[in-house]
Amino acid sequence: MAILEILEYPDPRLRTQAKPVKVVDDSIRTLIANMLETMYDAPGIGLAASQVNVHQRIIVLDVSENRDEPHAFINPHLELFDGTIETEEGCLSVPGFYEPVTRAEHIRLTALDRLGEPLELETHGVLAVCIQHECDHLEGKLFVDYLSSLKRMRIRRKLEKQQRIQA
Ligand code: GNR
Ligand code: NI
Repeated sequence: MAILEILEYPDPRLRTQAKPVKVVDDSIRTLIANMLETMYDAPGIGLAASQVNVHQRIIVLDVSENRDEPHAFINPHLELFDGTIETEEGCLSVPGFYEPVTRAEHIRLTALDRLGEPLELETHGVLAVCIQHECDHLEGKLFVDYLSSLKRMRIRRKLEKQQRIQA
């Protein structure tokens, strides 16, 4: 297993539209294992392949208290139901910033599992929010895109400054 490097905003590679996975094979299962290890290490409650510069439609999540309920979804498809929820969101690609975002409170997800078998999940609350956040990454979208341009600009400037210091 391996810990993968997480791209940080405003890296333009985070804007890449991810492509569907054609065959769920061992290379995909290895990538999922490495994404889960990277998510737990960070630590985060979700991770999209886009964040580790792999532009395929794969997300992993674990919103459990004990960090022992890993989920992996391949080629996820979302249906949003009526009703919204506002949550303070953060993102491993936007480290250190948390802002409220409004999303659907109730969703239905269809996807493939690690064996390439179709699955279906209807869920609410934190898991529903996290799944929407991860699916956005696959479209090249980040939670900062829901904020005012002033807030987004402030976050961008601070992260660019940090990244210059780190480089
Ligand atoms: O770790 C994460 N926490 C989080 C909190 C609120 C809403 C969404 C998230 S996802 C984030 C990890 C991440 O960046 N996934 O893409
Ligand atoms: Ni994120």
